[in-house]
Amino acid sequence: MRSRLYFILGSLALLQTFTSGSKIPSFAAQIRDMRHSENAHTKIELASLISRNSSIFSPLDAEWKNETERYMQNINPQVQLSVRPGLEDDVAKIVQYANRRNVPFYAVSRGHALTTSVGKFNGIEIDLRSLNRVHVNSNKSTAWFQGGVYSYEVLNSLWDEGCVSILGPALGGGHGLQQGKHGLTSDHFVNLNVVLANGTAVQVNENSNPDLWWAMRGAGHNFGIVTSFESKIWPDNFKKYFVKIYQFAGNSLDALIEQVNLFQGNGTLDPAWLGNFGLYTINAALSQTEATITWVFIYDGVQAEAEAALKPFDELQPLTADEVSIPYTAINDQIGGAVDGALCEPNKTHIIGTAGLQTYNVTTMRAIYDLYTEKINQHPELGATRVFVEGYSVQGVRSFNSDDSAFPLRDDNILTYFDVKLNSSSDPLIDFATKWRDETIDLWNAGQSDRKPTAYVNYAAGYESLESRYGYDSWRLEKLRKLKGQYDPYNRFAWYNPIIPPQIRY
Ligand SMILES: Cc1cc2nc3c(=O)[nH]c(=O)nc-3n(C[C@H](O)[C@H](O)[C@H](O)COP(=O)(O)OP(=O)(O)OC[C@H]3O[C@@H](n4cnc5c(N)ncnc54)[C@H](O)[C@@H]3O)c2cc1C
Ligand SMILES: *[C@@H]1O[C@H](CO)[C@@H](O)[C@H](O)[C@H]1NC(C)=O
Ligand SMILES: *[C@@H]1O[C@H](CO)[C@@H](O)[C@H](O)[C@H]1NC(C)=O
Ligand SMILES: *[C@@H]1O[C@H](CO)[C@@H](O)[C@H](O)[C@H]1NC(C)=O
Ligand SMILES: *[C@@H]1O[C@H](CO)[C@@H](O)[C@H](O)[C@H]1NC(C)=O
Ligand SMILES: *[C@@H]1O[C@H](CO)[C@@H](O)[C@H](O)[C@H]1NC(C)=O
Ligand SMILES: *[C@@H]1O[C@H](CO)[C@@H](O)[C@H](O)[C@H]1NC(C)=O
Ligand SMILES: *[C@@H]1O[C@H](CO)[C@@H](O)[C@H](O)[C@H]1NC(C)=O
Ligand SMILES: CC(=O)N[C@H]1CO[C@H](CO)[C@@H](O)[C@@H]1O
Repeated sequence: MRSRLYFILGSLALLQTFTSGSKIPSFAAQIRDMRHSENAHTKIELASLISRNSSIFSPLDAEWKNETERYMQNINPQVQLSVRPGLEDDVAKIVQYANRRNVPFYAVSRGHALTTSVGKFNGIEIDLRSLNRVHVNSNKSTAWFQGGVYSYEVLNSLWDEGCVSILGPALGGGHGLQQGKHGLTSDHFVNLNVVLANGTAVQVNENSNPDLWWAMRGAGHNFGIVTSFESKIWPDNFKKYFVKIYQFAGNSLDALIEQVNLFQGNGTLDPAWLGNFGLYTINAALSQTEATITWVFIYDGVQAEAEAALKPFDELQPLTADEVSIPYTAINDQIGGAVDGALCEPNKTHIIGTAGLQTYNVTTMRAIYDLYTEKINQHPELGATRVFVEGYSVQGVRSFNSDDSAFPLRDDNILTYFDVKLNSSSDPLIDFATKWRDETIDLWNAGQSDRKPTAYVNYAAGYESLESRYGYDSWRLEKLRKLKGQYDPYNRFAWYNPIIPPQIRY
């Protein structure tokens, strides 16, 4: 019997039609023309080793540009060959082959890695996009997902608009709308099927390879390729969520930030609030010379209660205020439309930065706003620049013991993200944008003088200290380095915010 289900996985809504008790369907054979190209020999060798459902692309193939297109135009890994495994088993075979040939390999899911370290890669890319099957277990409390799953069956929410994968974020923690209730995306993992650096496939969970289980949840990109994973899921029952979106002018900013601090406390926001998100950017319809401040609130509960709690914001003289009541799967469009419709646009240059916070420093948020105005008046063409702050609820995140996984930032209540968007990686404004980025991040960090700077590993640009990305408690980096020596002695996973810099081996 076919039934329509609607589940929530971490930050994501999962909407799927499935046959009760069905298995992930097996693939039909499909071969591409692998015979013409400078890499013909490697292609033929590899093709003979992996399933006929796989594809191998080299620079001469018509699909090459599409195959290797990335979100960040200004981060350029040297991809010699891209292999799209058709079956999970192929991943181990590709890794073993690359190791025999002594060629570096690197997994790509949706290509949104933001960190410059990825640009040092030169070798064979393992493109996971065909591994996108989802299977809800019959008890409906967990589901299996293949390693490249994204919005194909899983509808993402919030600002990701469905363009990032699940595992890319989750291996570094994974922030999302459900974290106030259920914790980070990686907190929902039950099982991981992992291909290690030497091409051995292992199962990783609380009892099997427990130290790897610790490392994969927060520093996973440095330890293995996940070909599939089992995650907890929660029924959604088609309920409605309340979303309110305000726009304010700069003169409301100080009162607004004070009110947001009162609203969300210091990590105490009721998880019925899935989050509140702020953005400074130019909305030319409202002002071309100063940023408009957008603030979005999302509530899972009775609309009248949400409206009452937001009354203080109504009194701050917003330029606009709109509210809707919508299903989970529509939140994405609503926020995306309000916050930035073009967020997923591929192949742009982004100068980015991040800082983790606990509460907002009003002086800082004002200084960053004034800096925005100053910079935009010098270069009006940078109006797509975004100062973005994310106030998800955090109780679920804090309910997990920090020491139990490699994710080190359970004390950060607010994520920030700064992004100057440019059209070309040789844009003459790159230096200007980088200076603006540095000034903004410095302001955020100076505004919390009692805390050390932190950088959520998935928002990190790559220049931050390892401690700020992987934790200041010295045992964390010690443990990570020890596990690298054990599981990846040749440092083959050295491309994503590497714990050990590339080329260094044990
Ligand atoms: C538009 C946008 C929205 C975002 N929204 C969110 C958000 O809501 N929450 C959040 O926490 N972060 C978010 N981020 C940050 C996001 O976590 C990172 O950009 C992440 O690296 C994207 O993963 P990806 O799979 O798309 O990119 P990729 O570049 O394909 O992968 C990122 C890294 O993960 C590794 N990787 C991917 N899949 C696997 C796998 N199966 N096994 C092993 N390694 C793997 C890759 O090797 C690479 O190093 C967002 C970023 C953008 C640009
Ligand atoms: C590239 O991919 C996009 C979407 O995946 C598709 O619409 C487009 O036709 C592709 N272009 C080429 C040249 O293959
Ligand atoms: C990305 O943009 C650059 C410059 O605009 C262009 O030369 C390049 O072909 C684009 N790449 C893809 C994959 O579209
Ligand atoms: C649900 O089923 C899956 C697969 O059989 C199993 O791994 C998981 O532990 C089960 N969960 C519960 C709560 O029984
Ligand atoms: C927020 O709470 C933390 C403890 O979780 C505390 O150390 C910090 O001083 C508090 N900050 C403010 C501004 O109250
Ligand atoms: C990038 O291109 C768009 C569209 O042509 C343009 O509006 C924008 O100003 C350009 N950005 C920069 C920084 O030049
Ligand atoms: C807020 O930031 C200002 C400017 O950096 C700083 O002087 C002040 O101490 C900060 N306030 C708190 C509570 O940290
Ligand atoms: C691969 O590495 C793992 C972890 O170090 C090890 O247990 C396993 O024996 C290795 N496999 C082979 C074939 O060397
Ligand atoms: C990589 C690849 O070609 N994958 C295909 C494998 O087969 C299934 C089912 O026919 C296709 O949907 C995939 O695209």
